[in-house]
Amino acid sequence: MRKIWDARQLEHAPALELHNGAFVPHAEHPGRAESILAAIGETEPAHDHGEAPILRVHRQDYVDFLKRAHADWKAAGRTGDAAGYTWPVVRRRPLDLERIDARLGQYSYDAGTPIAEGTWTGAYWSAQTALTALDIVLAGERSAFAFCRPPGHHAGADYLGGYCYLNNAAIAAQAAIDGGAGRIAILDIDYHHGNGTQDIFYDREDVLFVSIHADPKTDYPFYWGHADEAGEGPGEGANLNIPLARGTARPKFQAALDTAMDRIRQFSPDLLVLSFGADTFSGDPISHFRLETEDYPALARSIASAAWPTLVVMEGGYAVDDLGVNVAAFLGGF
Ligand code: OKP
Ligand code: ZN
Repeated sequence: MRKIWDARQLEHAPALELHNGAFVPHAEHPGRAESILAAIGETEPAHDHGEAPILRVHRQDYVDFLKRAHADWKAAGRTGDAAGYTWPVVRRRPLDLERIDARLGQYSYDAGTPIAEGTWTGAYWSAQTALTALDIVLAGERSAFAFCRPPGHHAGADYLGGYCYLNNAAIAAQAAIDGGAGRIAILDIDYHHGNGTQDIFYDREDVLFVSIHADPKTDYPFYWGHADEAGEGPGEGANLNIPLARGTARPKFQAALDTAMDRIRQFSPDLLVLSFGADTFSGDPISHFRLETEDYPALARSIASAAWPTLVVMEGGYAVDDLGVNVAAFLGGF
C-alpha cells in the first residue's frame, strides 16, 4: 500500500492542553509521527491541491480565522499558543467579531486544541496528504494510506476541537464526490466519536457515516456519538453510531465491526474512507479499550475483505512507543 506523508505536517506542534484542570504536554505531538514513520517504511510527499477542496467542506470565514489566529494572538501581545476561554453555547451564529478571544470561542468547542504558530501549515498539509492519497485510489489502486497529522474527525465545517482543525476524511470524501464518485461510506474506528465528520454529512444521503467508538456517556466528546443519532432530512438513516463500553476487547469490537460492515454493504459505496485511530490500543494513555497489537491485522483484514477501493486516513493514537507498530500491523493486515 502506498503511503503519503508530508514533512510540513510537523510544523504543527502545540505545547500544552488543558486536561482534567491542569495544563499538560499536548498528547498530539510530533513524536507520534516519528513513531509511525519509523514503522511503516517509505512514504511519498503530498501534492498541493490548493484551498478549493478544503473550502468544499469548511466555511471561508473559518479558514480565514485559522490562517490568521496565531498572528492575531501575537498582535494582542500574547505569547505561546492561542486558545479560547469563552464559548457561545446559546444561539451560536456567524458573528464577525474582531477580538481574538471572541473569535477563538466562535470557532471552537473545546480547550484541548490550541492554535500554535505552525498549526495552519501543518493542518493544510495534513489535508493535502489525504487528497494525494485519494488520487492514488481514484487512479485505480486498491488502497492508499494518508498519514494525516494533525487528525481531522472532530473538526466541523466551521469549528476546531479534539486536536483537529481541518477534517481530512471529509475533505477527501467530498473531493471524491466532486471527482465523480456517487456514494461514499466513511467508517470511523478511532476510539473517539468523529463528531465533526458526522456533523458535516448529517443531512447527506450520498455519504454514509458509520462510527464505532467509546460510549459518549463516559468519554469525549460526550455530546455526540449516541446511538439515536441517525441523520436528518435526506440524510435520515445515513448515519450509524455504535457506542461501546470502556474495556471493550477484540470480540466485542469485531462484532461491532461486523454490524458496521453489514450496513456499509447495504449502502454499496463506490469508495470507503476509513478514519483509523490506534487509540483503541490497550496501552493508550487517554483511552480505555483493550485491543492488542495482534488484533489489528485481523480487524484490517475483515475490512479489506469487502474489496471496496479504500482510502485509509490516520486519526488518533497516543501510546507513542507502540503507535508505529500498531499502525504498521493494521496496514499490513489490510
Ligand atoms: C482526538 B482523536 C482533555 C481531554 C480531551 C480530547 C481527545 C481528542 C482525541 N485533554 N481529550 O479522536 O484521537
Ligand atoms: Zn481518538
